[in-house]
Amino acid sequence: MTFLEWFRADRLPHIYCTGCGNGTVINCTLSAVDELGWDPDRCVFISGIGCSSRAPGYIITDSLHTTHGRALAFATGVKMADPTLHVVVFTGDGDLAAIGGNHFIHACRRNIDLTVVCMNNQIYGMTGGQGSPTTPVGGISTTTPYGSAEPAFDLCALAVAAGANYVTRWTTYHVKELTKAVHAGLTHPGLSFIEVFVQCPTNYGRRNRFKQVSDQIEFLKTHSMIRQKAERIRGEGGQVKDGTIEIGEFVKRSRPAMGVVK
Ligand SMILES: Cc1ncc(C[n+]2csc(CCOP(=O)(O)OP(=O)(O)O)c2C)c(N)n1
Repeated sequence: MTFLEWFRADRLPHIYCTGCGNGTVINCTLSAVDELGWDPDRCVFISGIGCSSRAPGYIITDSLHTTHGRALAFATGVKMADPTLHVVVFTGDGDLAAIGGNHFIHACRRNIDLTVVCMNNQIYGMTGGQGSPTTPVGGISTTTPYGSAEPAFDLCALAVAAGANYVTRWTTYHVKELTKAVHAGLTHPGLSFIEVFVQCPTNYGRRNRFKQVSDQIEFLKTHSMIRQKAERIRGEGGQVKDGTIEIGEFVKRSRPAMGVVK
């Protein structure tokens, strides 16, 4: 099986806008799966609803494109029915943290052996750019036209607190690191949560003063900081600038997990 054979060519062209970051995340995820040499017949990709959730439709394996917010409930069912399957969930920040927020915390609490890849574009992309639980303070969306006044959810902190075994955050700028992180997540028992900040030029970028797609990627590069460095700065009494995207590994541990084949 070659790398390109993981894709479902008959589904092309894809629905993503020019410059969308979701393709980068799919590419990194499939690169990691391909490196592991997994049998496509033993892999299942599952999603809810959203642009990000269209990802499984472009992959050759069995997949489930479910209802909005419920990908983790379906994935839990698949994994419990056959724990020998490799189950990967693609989700968006709205799908995972708004309508699906409760499924997220309980999947982490159960620490079920899934890999969850969240494409966080900081808004509801598919429905035209409404604010989501991860829209940053000041972020402009159709529902926050004067800038969001609410603090954004830190999805990685939530996953750590709720009990996931492996938690990491990267951006679409960090292609190599992201591929390694997915690889680590796929092989680590228990729930692996990989959050990726992605650019949405159509519904976030153009409302938030990013003229070009490359400006948004440049932003992801210059506004991210390895988490351990941020902790060191805070430990020394310093301050990390508001809006900094803390990247890297948040936790890698061995809490008892569900659905792991011994
Ligand atoms: C029960 C239900 N409520 C609302 C919708 C409308 N809807 C479709 S996608 C979406 C949000 C998508 O945002 P996100 O999950 O962040 O994914 P993105 O499109 O940004 O990748 C919403 C609210 C729906 N399909 N089903």
